[in-house]
Amino acid sequence: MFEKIVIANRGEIGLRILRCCSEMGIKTIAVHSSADRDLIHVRLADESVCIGPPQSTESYLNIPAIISAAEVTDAVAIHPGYGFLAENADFADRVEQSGFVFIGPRPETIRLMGDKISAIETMIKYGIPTIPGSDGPLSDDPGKNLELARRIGFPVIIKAAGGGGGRGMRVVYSDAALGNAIAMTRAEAESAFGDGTVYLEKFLENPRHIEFQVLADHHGNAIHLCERDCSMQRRHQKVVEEAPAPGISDEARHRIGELCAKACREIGYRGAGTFEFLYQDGEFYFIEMNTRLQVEHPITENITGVDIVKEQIRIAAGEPLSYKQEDIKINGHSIECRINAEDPVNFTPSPGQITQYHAPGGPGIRVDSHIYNGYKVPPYYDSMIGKIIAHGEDRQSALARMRTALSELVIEGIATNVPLHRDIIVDAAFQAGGTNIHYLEKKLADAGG
Ligand code: MV4
Repeated sequence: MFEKIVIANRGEIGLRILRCCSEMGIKTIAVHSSADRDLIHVRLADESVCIGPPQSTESYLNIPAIISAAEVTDAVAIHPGYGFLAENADFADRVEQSGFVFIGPRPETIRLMGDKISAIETMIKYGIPTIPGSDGPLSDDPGKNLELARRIGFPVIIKAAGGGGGRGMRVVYSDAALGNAIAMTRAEAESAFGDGTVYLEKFLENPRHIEFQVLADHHGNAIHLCERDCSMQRRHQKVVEEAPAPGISDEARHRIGELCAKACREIGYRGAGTFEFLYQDGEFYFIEMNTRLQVEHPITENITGVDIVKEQIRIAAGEPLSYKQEDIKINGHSIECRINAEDPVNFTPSPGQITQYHAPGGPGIRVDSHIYNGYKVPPYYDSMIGKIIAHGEDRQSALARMRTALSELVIEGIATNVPLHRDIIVDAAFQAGGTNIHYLEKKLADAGG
């Protein structure tokens, strides 16, 4: 096993990785910006290295500074967490070229999935259902594109190959709007990602967002850890996630999960990964693959008993998966609320000092957060300051535990979205289960937002 790992991240995930390393007897190096000296995981790490000023581009995205920190501390491996450099294939390449282990998939795999067109082509090859569409780049021939859009049937959506997570997309409802939409998406993609390649899909009007967690090792083993429903979102930011997804049959779960695991074996995937699907009218459609640990991984840990971060580290060290598919059984239901330092009405960030903090607890409650009494939320980074995760023997029990946990939670001195979570958890449609990706934005609009 690795002797020492660099934690190339901050906040709650920095602490999550540190706790895992500590359990595994692995020494830790926290690399951090000058704004993050007071983070818990920086204090708890065996060593810490300040890698630059507050701005992420100068610190958490500063590849040479992170690699230098690994060199001077004699680290063996680097865990990128999520966000920042986690899906940067060039970073993974440079980590390995410098003689360290990147805790994540091979750089080629990150590149393959980073290009949404090559990701879709790969999934088609291995029998994973995708959305009817161009199945490749759109041409420069307006006549051909129009013929394709008519065959697929309006509305269609134009997406950038280099996009993902909601960036670089345009919905088209008619013949007349197609040419301009393609040109606009191409131009935006060219300037945002340096690649004007675009593709077309049938636009699904009211899908749910359901994603499958996978783990794969260096020995050809791959398993799935069931699915999560991440439909409760606003502006492409997930707000509440749950596992398993309400109303999905065991048959569909195992059919799609098996297809994902099989695709991992075929492409020689390594590490943790997520297959994102849209789900509408009983059908799953692949949209993207994430090659990183995700924010919402704890709900999967709750229902499967698998420590996903521990498996990531074991896999990167060349060890075989600790579980076979038949070892994975769903135990109850889990729900996660992402706590953000933001105004609950207009959603503007709310950095500043936490003057009072009381965390919830009790059976089935997990709190993944780096905040403490007196902690100053810096203005430079993502506004997420933690996650409340509630596990119960069934969905009703998880909901009741989350409602109770949210009533106990006290965060003062800054604004947070806790009031929004208290609303969502008692919302009749959410309680019924199976709300789609537009539900929260409609609810907020109806409330007068
Ligand atoms: C779509 C779609 C409808 N039809 N593709 C948005 C983010 C990116 N991951 C894919 N996205 C979508 N792709 C087709 N063919 C609707 C969305 C979408 C969405 C997807 C998942 C979660 C939230 C979303 C919010 C708006 C739109």
